[in-house]
Amino acid sequence: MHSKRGWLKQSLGKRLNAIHSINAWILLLLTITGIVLSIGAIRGDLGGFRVTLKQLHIYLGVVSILLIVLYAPMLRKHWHQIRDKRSRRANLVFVLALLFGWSASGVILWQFRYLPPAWNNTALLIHDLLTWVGVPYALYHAISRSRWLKRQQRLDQAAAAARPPAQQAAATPAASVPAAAQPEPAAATDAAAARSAAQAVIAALKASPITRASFLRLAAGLLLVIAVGPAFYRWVKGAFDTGGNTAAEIAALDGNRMLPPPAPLPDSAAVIGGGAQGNFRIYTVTEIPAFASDTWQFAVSGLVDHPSVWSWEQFLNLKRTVQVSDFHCVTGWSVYKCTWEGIPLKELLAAAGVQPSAKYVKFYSGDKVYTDALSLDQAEMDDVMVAVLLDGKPIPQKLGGPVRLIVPKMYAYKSVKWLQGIELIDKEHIGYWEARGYRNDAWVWVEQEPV
Ligand SMILES: Nc1nc2c(c(=O)[nH]1)N[C@H]1C(S)=C(S)[C@@H](COP(=O)(O)O)O[C@H]1N2
Ligand SMILES: [Mo]
Repeated sequence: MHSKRGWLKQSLGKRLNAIHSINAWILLLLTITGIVLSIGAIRGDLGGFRVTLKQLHIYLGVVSILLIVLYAPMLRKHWHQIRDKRSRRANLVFVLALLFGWSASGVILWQFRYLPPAWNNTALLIHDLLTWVGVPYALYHAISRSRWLKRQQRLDQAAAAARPPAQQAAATPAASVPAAAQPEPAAATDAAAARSAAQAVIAALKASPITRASFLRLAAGLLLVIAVGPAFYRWVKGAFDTGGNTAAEIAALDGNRMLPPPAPLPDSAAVIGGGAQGNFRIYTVTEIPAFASDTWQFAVSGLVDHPSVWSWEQFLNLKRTVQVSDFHCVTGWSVYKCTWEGIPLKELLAAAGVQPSAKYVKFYSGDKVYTDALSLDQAEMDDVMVAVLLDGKPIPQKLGGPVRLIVPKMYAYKSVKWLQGIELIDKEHIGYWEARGYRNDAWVWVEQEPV
């Protein structure tokens, strides 16, 4: 056990070393947990473990913040100690900026419930950007300062020392040239020897000065850029492209065969919202299901007077309306000003004739796994919609088409994709993510009326 005094008695160097190595391990664990959390395609495989993993990521983040706090009092001395080492100072500034940015954006994402979505969006962008830059940097830092590379460096130095003097000039040209180029007064008498010695120096100067260690460092850097570069480029393009044409890109690869396509209402065709701003991250807990109009069905059942089943063609005859609303995921991203066209849920419920014993509305996805539920009051909010079109086009397969639920005032885990069944029930149903640790209360932050 180290007491506080024990810690302070340690030399600055020892304390810095301890903080440095703990920090390295914490960063590694944060990277692994963070990357696993961010992969949309394995959300289903992770299940409830996802929530545990997120909690772990947050705890690790808190430890990392504590390390910064522990380091803060040593900053001045440390800075002074490395005054002659520009690259180490640059590294320190960069690493502190990274840690600070990660921490601040991480705390915002952690406390998302008490903050407006725009804050979370910005925090997520910063968190992701720093990860794209910081993790490859940390990897490079770890490789270029590894014992393995230091050993290569020692080998280089040993090899240089063993070489004849003219070749040594190649290893450290600046330092050795003047000495080697000056002919010994005694040797100057032998013109041929002087000539060949001089030529050797010139030849050595022509040789590449790259040592094995610096070559390996360069190679590691290049490999990292090649490995991470293209994915980073795609991410940057996606993150900063707010033209809203990604839904169109997604639609181009659509696996659904729903015919005839739904004809958009005028407001929808005109895209009165101006086009969705931002990008959807495609989430699913199953394989992405595909649907065809000849087998697709939609049902409203349970505690209702008039249970119904519709074929695609019949479903398209239901009266639709158009609304513009924002879409917020609990993980921090949003898509603003989506122009949705569909059937208001309350109209479907009214037509079905909800019986007095019904208290909740349960939603079934055609993926046969995902479900969620709303209380009857929540389900009857004006903007809860069984949506068929987005920005005047059929909802693409990957975004939950042909038909998905939209609950704009709640986080999007309530917005069941590939919706095919609605059931009126009398007991509360715990939805897919709620059963795995998400809160049943999914209200998005709203600005409070001033009192
Ligand atoms: N069937 C189904 N619906 C779902 C999900 C899912 O995994 N499966 N994910 C939910 C979550 S957490 C979000 S944020 C949104 C994501 O919608 P998108 O994939 O169209 O961006 O869908 C919600 N509805
Ligand atoms: Mo979500």
